[in-house]
Amino acid sequence: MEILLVLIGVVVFALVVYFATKKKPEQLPPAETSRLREGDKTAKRTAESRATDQKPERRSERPPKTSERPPKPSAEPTRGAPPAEPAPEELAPAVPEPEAAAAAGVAAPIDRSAPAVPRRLLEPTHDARAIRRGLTKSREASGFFGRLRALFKTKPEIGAELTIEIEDVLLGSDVGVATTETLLARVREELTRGEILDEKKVWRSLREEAVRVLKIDGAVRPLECRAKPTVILFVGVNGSGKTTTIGKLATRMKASGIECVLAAGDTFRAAAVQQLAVWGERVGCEVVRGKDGADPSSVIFDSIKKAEEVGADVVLADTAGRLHTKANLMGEMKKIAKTAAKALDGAPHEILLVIDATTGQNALAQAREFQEALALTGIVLTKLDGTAKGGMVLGISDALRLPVRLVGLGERPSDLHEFDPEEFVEALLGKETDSTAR
Ligand SMILES: Nc1nc2c(ncn2[C@@H]2O[C@H](COP(=O)(O)OP(=O)(O)OP(=O)(O)O)[C@@H](O)[C@H]2O)c(=O)[nH]1
Ligand SMILES: [Mg+2]
Repeated sequence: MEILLVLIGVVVFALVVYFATKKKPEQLPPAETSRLREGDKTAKRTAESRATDQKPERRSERPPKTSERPPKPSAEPTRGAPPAEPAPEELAPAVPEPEAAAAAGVAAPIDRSAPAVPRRLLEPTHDARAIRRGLTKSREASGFFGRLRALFKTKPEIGAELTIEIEDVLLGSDVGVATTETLLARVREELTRGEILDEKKVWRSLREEAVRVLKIDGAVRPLECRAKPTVILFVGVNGSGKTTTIGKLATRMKASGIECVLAAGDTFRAAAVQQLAVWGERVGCEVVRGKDGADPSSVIFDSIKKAEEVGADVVLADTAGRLHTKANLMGEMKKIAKTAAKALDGAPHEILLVIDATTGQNALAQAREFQEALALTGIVLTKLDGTAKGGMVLGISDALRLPVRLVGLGERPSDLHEFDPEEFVEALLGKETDSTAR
């Protein structure tokens, strides 16, 4: 009995000790409880963030559905916000080739590297007939070529008198005094040496000298994509054809798979921005514009950055042709060129002066102002289809010592031609009986 009582006592003691030492969670000190709760939250956040981090991986790992539309080829317009596709480095494994990417059904990575081999922006058409057609006014009886041809009919004798008549025609076609002298020097020399010249020899001499004059420093470089993006600035007085030339060039480039961004740097007139926007819409390329009256330099800066972001090959930058004063305009142009250089080393890669061929001698004075302010790299001569004075190409290029790079022979994109001195002189001064005749 005593033993039983002792056992009961031991059990009761053990139970008392057990319940006295067992602590419920809510009995923990408040600080410890809150620490535990924080720990729970952190653990939850870590788990959530892990799940989020895994999302892009899952996206890139997702096998392409065959019903999905293929990614847009690089020739497709890159409009609006930058593409939402994951950055190339997020794609594992990397997709090196656009073709491979297209085959795999994933977006091609943006190629931001400069082309290893410079690419021509305008494929040469070598369409001598089209160029000659564009020069119809200059080839008519009352035009530059027509009048020269008539001279040989009315004065079949080749002598000093004929050279004076030729001189008159050249001067009357805005070839300019110095260039006219250059063109005629060889004929005159041959005459004084007593060499008998026939009509054919005179024509050949004129054509060869014209080509020599047009090949400033020996060669005319084509417009090329050397850097990525290649930045081309178009400057010139109002109405000379800057915006239209940009639109034509963009159309042609797009057709050959060259992506461009148009910079609406003429913030002076709202209509100018709109005009470029219409071209952008038509061509299917990005147009970067500022707010009304925005600083044109900032528009050019943003355009270069946008081109870098989307991997465009070329930036075609439009500028104003008129500001409150001439000094203002030139100052603005200088600032634009400087800002382009800040946005991208080496930019602008080309500064093209756009000249309206129908403005004659006035064009020269205007051109000189731009030349003093900027490091021009060439001339775009527009509206040659609208003048009978096609010879002015020779005068303006020679006087400015600047190569003509593009010529506009009409309003359509196909009327814009890369300038080739031989081809052009043949179209301007070639006889109908030549192989290039209409
Ligand atoms: N016939 C012909 N017309 C042209 C050619 N190039 C441009 N034009 C026309 O010339 C006019 C003026 O062209 P724009 O491109 O607006 O000239 P711009 O230099 O941008 O003028 P601003 O914006 O005022 O500085 C337009 O009606 C064009 O269609 C060309 O080669 N031939
Ligand atoms: Mg314009």
